[in-house]
Amino acid sequence: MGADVVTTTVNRQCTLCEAHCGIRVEVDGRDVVRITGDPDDHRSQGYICPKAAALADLYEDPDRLRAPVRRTADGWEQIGWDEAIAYASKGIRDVARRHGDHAVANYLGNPGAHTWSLLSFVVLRLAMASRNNYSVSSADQLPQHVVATEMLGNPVALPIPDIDRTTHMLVLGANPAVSNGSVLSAPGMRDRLRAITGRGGKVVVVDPRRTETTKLAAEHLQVRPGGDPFLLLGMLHVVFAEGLEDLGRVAAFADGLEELRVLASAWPPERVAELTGIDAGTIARTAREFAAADRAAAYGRVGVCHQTTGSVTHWLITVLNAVTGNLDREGGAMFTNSVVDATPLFRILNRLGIGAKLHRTRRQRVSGYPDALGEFPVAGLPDEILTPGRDQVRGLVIYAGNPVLSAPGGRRLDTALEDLEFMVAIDSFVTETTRHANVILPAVSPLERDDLDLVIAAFSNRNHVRFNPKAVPPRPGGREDWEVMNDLARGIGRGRVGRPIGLAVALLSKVGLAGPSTLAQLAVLTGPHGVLRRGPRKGLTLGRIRRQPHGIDLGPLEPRLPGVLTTPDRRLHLAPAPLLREAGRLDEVASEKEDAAAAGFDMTLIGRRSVRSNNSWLHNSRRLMKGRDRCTALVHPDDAAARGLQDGDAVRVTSRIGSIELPVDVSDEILPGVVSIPHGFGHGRPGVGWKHAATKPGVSVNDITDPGVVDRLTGTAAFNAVPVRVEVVSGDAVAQDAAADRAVAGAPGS
Ligand SMILES: Nc1nc2c(c(=O)[nH]1)N[C@H]1C(S)=C(S)[C@@H](COP(=O)(O)OP(=O)(O)OC[C@H]3O[C@@H](n4cnc5c(=O)[nH]c(N)nc54)[C@H](O)[C@@H]3O)O[C@H]1N2
Ligand SMILES: Nc1nc2c(c(=O)[nH]1)N[C@H]1C(S)=C(S)[C@@H](COP(=O)(O)OP(=O)(O)OC[C@H]3O[C@@H](n4cnc5c(=O)[nH]c(N)nc54)[C@H](O)[C@@H]3O)O[C@H]1N2
Ligand code: SF4
Ligand SMILES: [Mo]
Repeated sequence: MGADVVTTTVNRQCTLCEAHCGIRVEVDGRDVVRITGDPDDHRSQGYICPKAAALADLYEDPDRLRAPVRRTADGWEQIGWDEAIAYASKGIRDVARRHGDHAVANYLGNPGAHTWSLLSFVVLRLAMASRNNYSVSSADQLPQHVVATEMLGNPVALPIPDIDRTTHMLVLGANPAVSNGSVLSAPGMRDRLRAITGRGGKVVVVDPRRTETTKLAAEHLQVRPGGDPFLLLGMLHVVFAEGLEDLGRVAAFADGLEELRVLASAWPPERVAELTGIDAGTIARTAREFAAADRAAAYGRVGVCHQTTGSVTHWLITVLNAVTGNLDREGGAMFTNSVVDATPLFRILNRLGIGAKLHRTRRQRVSGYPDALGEFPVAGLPDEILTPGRDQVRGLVIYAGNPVLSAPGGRRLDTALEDLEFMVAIDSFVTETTRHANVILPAVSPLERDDLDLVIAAFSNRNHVRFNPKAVPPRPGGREDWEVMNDLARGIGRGRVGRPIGLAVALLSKVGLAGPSTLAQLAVLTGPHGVLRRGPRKGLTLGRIRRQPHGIDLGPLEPRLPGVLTTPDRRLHLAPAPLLREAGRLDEVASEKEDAAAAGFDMTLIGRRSVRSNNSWLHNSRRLMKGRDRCTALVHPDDAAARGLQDGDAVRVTSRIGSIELPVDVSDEILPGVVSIPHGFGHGRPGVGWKHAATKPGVSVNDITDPGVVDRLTGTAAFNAVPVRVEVVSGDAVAQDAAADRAVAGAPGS
């Protein structure tokens, strides 16, 4: 920093991942000079990861769209905001007029969950009045919501491991040392995991790969991909067989223990050893140690969620916590009590019988997959676009998502999007997905907007809230996501006044209610910590939250059961019928694997994340992309030797639906028979606006993940445990493919 530079410092959060670390952004006018950790943030205490600096890259990125663009025969044409909103609204209205409201789908991507603009997406969705609602949930955490609904009646009551107070943490299919936690918002995961050991506790990690997290653990159980439900059943078998079950306080309002006992009796450790790749003795010991621990918490995330057994596994994790007395107790798995709480809403909905109608009451037209939380699974979206019939999707409004790279079988979606009559994207870049849009509406970048996180904080290991003031003044003429979506909601609702939805939206936006600060204020005032509940002296208002530059600590998690139960009978359902049914199918799951091997798919594909990456959209940051190629296929030396592969060789990985070619990374950190490939790459497609990303494009693993294989209960993508085969490719073939990709990749119209 030069001596003549006058900087001001703005304290806020990094909202790139769920940790939401406090940061200090030093700015000089419109220039971001430096981003460092905020030592006064009570949660992150100065911790940040390398991605925080990428917020500045994002802000400065020359490829980021600064004004709306419209697709024309000659490429992208820059247009003004009013024209863009009018064009987008008319395009969507026309599709709805031609084919009906349900012919226009909407899609919400991951970054939408990290901002209060989400509230305006909800308004937009109402204005669209379509049955075809989609979001990244069905490629992420949906099984957790559905399990919570089945067990507690309350889709947002997700158990959070009380990581700072536990003495025994069992981690299944998560790599928090890299991802920094998910459905467990707590910055600085490495230190928190180390601290468990430091206070005499134990961390056990279940993962087919020796990950960065296993290095912080006392024990690593190198499970076979897809083996987790069997491992959990084996553990439950031991718990019941040895009389170690003890529900504690929860026993007073829990049902279903006997059904669980019967289920677990069929799965002794000896039976599951082969399926899990873990010997029976270790499984039994793992169960005993978990049951005996003072305070234990089992935690699972995408490695077990993105599976055909995603729901069953998350259910069994909560069951293990419950039957060992660790559900809703200090140091176990607890429920956050955030500034907003949807529990009363779900209680009312359930009383009115509407809650039950949010799940599995409809089937996706072509795939037959169930709906959940009022949405259909993204795995089935391409078929909804490509298959004629009533409610065929002909238009799309997409906000902050890149499903061409992030949804299973993304290559087919890539083709399907071209088939739409009209598509609107609210996004900052011409991406693999938005390049198909007729118009892209780019809001200002995160550092240029005020914000308040209401979603991620509700899944934190500590009750807290923190306001995020803008760090740099927004560019003149720049608009925020919520403004764009409110305008769009008005534009789409226009001319439809008279229909109840159009009228409601018109009214909402007229009185200004649709702005996120008004809605957030209402939510805070009426929430568990608001003035209406806690009184004028202690209660929160949005203003009080704004005035605390480093956030407000609302204390450690406290027991919330039976309060968070919204089941009509106010009981905790340990053994809901749909989950018992799914567990009854586990035999089939085991044999599917043998069928795949017989069909020539002798290896199993799983995913991986890197610290210097975030899903599909930070690969344009030079600083993060430095270093070696990360889009590689990780295989064990035995598998490499069997195929004559050397480190760096090109391999072809083939699944039922297609092939990709990429360099191989040979390491004994992965289980033999397993191949690990990260998602979010594949930037070499024509017209993608990320110029730097296109220099190291990689390939998209989701070109070979199978949208025909999903978690049965929720339709959620099964990115992990995909049957594949791995073969060597001759060096020439790869060089030619890469050259061809580079030739077509190139100038977008930004
Ligand atoms: N740096 C970085 N951080 C991120 C992201 C990112 O892209 N980069 N993405 C963010 C998002 S959107 C999310 S949802 C979270 C996800 O956060 P995590 O759930 O921690 O995700 P991963 O790091 O993918 O870890 C999944 C682990 O599951 C393992 N696994 C695969 N298959 C199986 C299996 O069958 N059984 C078991 N037991 N394990 C298996 C993998 O080897 C991997 O180590 O991360 C968030 N944070
Ligand atoms: N194979 C495999 N596939 C996976 C996963 C896996 O583990 N393996 N993980 C899945 C998971 S957990 C997730 S969450 C998804 C993530 O997948 P997506 O939800 O598709 O999210 P991203 O890939 O992060 O793309 C985000 C898009 O939002 C845009 N964007 C970013 N910030 C903003 C903003 O503030 N406003 C607007 N308007 N746009 C913005 C970016 O430019 C980008 O186009 O991927 C899923 N796909
Ligand atoms: S861990 Fe990194 S990306 Fe996630 S919030 Fe913290 S600084 Fe940002
Ligand atoms: Mo995610």
